[in-house]
Amino acid sequence: MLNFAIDALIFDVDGTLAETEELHRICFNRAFAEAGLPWSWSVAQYRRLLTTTGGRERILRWIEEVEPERAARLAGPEDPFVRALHARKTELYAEGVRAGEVALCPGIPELLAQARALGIRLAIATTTSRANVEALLDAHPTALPREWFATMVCGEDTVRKKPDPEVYRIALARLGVGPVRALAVEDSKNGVLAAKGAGLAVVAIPSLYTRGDDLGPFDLLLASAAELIPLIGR
Ligand code: XBP
Ligand code: MG
Repeated sequence: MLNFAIDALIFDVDGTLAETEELHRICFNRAFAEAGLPWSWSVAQYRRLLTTTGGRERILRWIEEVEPERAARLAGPEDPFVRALHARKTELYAEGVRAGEVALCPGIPELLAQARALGIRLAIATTTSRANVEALLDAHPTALPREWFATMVCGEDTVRKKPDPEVYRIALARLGVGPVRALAVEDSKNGVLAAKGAGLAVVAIPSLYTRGDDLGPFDLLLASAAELIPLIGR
């Protein structure tokens, strides 16, 4: 049991609700290839690039690294060139998710069902695009019924992405819950920093892409969401 009763559980999406990052990587690479660009991110490169949250921001960082002259001509992550690449990547990704190419993280269906049974409210706080979250919920209607989530705060809803706490502050405000009555679940250091910045306690559960990373100032480290189930009783 936690040493406080919780009214809400706030979940990150990528790497926390589902193992999404490999499909994200593949779809970035497909979008680059379709655009005739000679870029293809390896698993090791993508692991490094993941420290930049947000797909457009990640693309821009890459261009700054490999083609600084092109980057100097771009108007930041919202430049039309970056936006077009990212829009195509989002289309490809949503198609893949709807085709069942993304698995939920172990223990997530059981944890969500138990939280619901206990009357704990559920929310999403993610830097990923809303279309990606919608696709994930559509692909898993039994484990992730849309109506179970009191609010979903996505990349489009914030000015600053994680590690900035904005996404968690918005989620708490929409829930009408104070940070001491809620718990965040995250898989990455940027996510842990964002939740801690909003005053939340954070459970860190490493994902395939963050296993072995320094996950920052978490309160509790678990191996899977299943391990959280006996701790949320009230
Ligand atoms: C996830 C991200 C996202 C996804 C890609 O971080 O950083 O950018 O990798 O999604 P977190 P978009 O799990 O901490 O929310 O391409 O839609 O940005
Ligand atoms: Mg994550």
